[in-house]
Amino acid sequence: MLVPEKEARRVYAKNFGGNGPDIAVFAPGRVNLIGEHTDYNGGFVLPMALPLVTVMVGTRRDDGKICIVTTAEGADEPKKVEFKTPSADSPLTPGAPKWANYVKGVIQHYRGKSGFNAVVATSVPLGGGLSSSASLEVASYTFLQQLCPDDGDLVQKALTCQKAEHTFPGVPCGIMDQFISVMGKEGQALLIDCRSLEVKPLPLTDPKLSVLITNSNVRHELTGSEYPTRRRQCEEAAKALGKESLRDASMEELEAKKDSLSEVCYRRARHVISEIERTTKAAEALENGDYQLFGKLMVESHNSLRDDYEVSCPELDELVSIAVEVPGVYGSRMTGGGFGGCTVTLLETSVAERTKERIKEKFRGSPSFYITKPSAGSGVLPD
Ligand code: GAF
Repeated sequence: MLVPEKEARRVYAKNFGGNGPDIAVFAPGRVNLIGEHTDYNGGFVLPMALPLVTVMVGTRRDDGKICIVTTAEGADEPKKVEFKTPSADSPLTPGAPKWANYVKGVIQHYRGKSGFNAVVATSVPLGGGLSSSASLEVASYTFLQQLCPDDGDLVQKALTCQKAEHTFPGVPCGIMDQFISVMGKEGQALLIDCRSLEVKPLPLTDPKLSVLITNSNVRHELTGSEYPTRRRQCEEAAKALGKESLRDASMEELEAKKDSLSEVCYRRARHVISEIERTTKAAEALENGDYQLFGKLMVESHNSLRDDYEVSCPELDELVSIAVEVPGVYGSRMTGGGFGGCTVTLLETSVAERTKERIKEKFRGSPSFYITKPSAGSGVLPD
């Protein structure tokens, strides 16, 4: 049994006693290998679902009430919330505690309605850039699917969870995190076209290749002002270039119209346009087994996020610099929204431990590590 499942069942028994839980579901966090801040520009991303998951266990209740407990470390107080099942006359609205907004948003936007008791537990580090938010939304949706079955449309599931994040926590995120948490496949990274939502699975099963995630344990607050600001700057740049989104713009067009953009918007657009190109190239490199090229593109991605998009921070820059010096490391970059959180490093399996040791020796913070494999998307836990 998964660690968070055990924890969720223990806390369920403590809070709700009796029989149950009857429902036990999970949804994974993700790491993005390349394609950062491209999703809300209609571009490509290349994430994989992680074996780090959010679990939700619970049981229906028939008195029209919903009671949810979280065991997540770092979630704000109170850890237990109770409210009425929403109806057309009394919809749910966002409020304190913050963690419950991710669940409430999904409940509000999900078609079927029912009362329930539930406990949430997670192994996805909160605020670590590995999509703890999306995994909570997708776990909530998967839970509701068990209570009040829907038609099982997976794209709709991801889109509803994204809508929940826009309207409850109020983060104008792209679709990547919810999409991979729903669609993730064991042994595969997914190249996702965030405009058409077409997916190309890319096998990542070579035992000689490993993905190392290093958590800087510096927290980033995505609900802060920087993420929406970047989104606005991209929209402004696309407008100045006469495009619907930056996905439609080329580097040549950007250079030709450089004078019609502010210096900041020009650099934001340069990151996005070049990152979309890097992501498709990286996908090709992975298919061809060209890990050297993949790694080189990862480092270029990091530098572009640091210099043009300005979403990195000294700790992430330091982690990348230390990792890429180790022989056998192909490449490394920050992953996720930025301003802290994690780096992702592609390396030869044989040097994974050495790389961890080197980071522990040289990094000035207290990092934690995950050597990880592409894992399954959300689902029901076996009995
Ligand atoms: C966050 C967002 F939620 C994603 O949609 C994406 O934009 C990412 O930052 C940056 O690539 O995780």
